[in-house]
Amino acid sequence: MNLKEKILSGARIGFDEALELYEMDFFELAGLADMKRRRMHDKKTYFNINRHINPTNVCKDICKFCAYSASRKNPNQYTMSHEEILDIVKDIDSRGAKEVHIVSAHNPNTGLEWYLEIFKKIKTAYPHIHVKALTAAEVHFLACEYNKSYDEIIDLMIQNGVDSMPGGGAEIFDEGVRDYICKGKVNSQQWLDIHQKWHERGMKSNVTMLFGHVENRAHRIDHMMRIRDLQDKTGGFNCFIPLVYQSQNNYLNVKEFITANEILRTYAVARIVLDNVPNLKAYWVTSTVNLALVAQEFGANDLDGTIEKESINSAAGAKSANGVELEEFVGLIKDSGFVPVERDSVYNEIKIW
Ligand code: V47
Repeated sequence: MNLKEKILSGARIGFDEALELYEMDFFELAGLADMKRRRMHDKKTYFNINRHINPTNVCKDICKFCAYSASRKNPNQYTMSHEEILDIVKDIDSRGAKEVHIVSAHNPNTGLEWYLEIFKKIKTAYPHIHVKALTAAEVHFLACEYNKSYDEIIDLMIQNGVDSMPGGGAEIFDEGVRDYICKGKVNSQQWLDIHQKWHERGMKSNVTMLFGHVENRAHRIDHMMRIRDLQDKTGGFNCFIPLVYQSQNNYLNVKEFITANEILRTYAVARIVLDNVPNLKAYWVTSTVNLALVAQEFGANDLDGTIEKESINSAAGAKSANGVELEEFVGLIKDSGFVPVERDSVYNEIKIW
């Protein structure tokens, strides 16, 4: 059986085969990823009506790729009050949003309660809104800063109303690349351990991969393999999200931007390698909306959501600061030949548009 036949048969592929896939004819690779996508989701493309809130940009860590953190080039430090955050949630609730996605920098000045009370206050006032919050990098930071175990922080998250964990902070698991781009923050095994503990409590999370900087294809495949191994154990990942590196306003000196061809190949390889992760998100914020639409033919079945406001990736050059209008978003998915399906945060279908 050759590689193509093996994939068509539904068999799992290994590391070297995944590397070989990258060399395959572009459209043949797209066809295989599309076949995988159709078997799982047919022509449905998921999105949700959500709002990202980034409550503080003051950060103890120093990641070379980050343009958001106020400890680096960004001179405009901010920390939002809980009242400001609740005002945002009130507004989006009145306009039909179902999820808040809350990710902060690692601010050592606020105290643990400041983080936890954000979730508690939202959940108390808006119990129907899904709170997706705290990356494993934040969990690690809070555990270290306040002398708690990961288990203790995770239990506090659940007690205070966090419904699911976002996939941020995974970056690239290869230890050499990770040390170069974000030394000092949560390491790869710790990131995976935190998600394992979260899953073991019956909770769901996502997982990202930051690519298009100094890593190579083998590093990406290694990253996917580590995700696949954990998913075999827990089944807790809902979605894999490759994040295309944005190059502005940071300290990672990348001269050449990754090509659209390589981005699309990476989506396709991910769809084939990650046979146990149900959803593959083309996060339009980092890929551009246009490429995210094409990615639907390279295995992606999720385009995230309307977002409304986004600060982390837009600080590094992404055109996402003000989100995208719902009607436009839905129209673009339809015009590209797919079926827009509004979902909730854990992939229950809400409405076929
Ligand atoms: O962890 C930071 C990344 C992430 C840059 O779980 C950058 O549903 C590109 O994790 N270029 C935060 N990326 C965003 C994130 C996310 C986004 C959407 C959905 C979900 C989800 C999670 O943004 C960080 C980091 O990996 N990031 N700087 C940059 N220059």
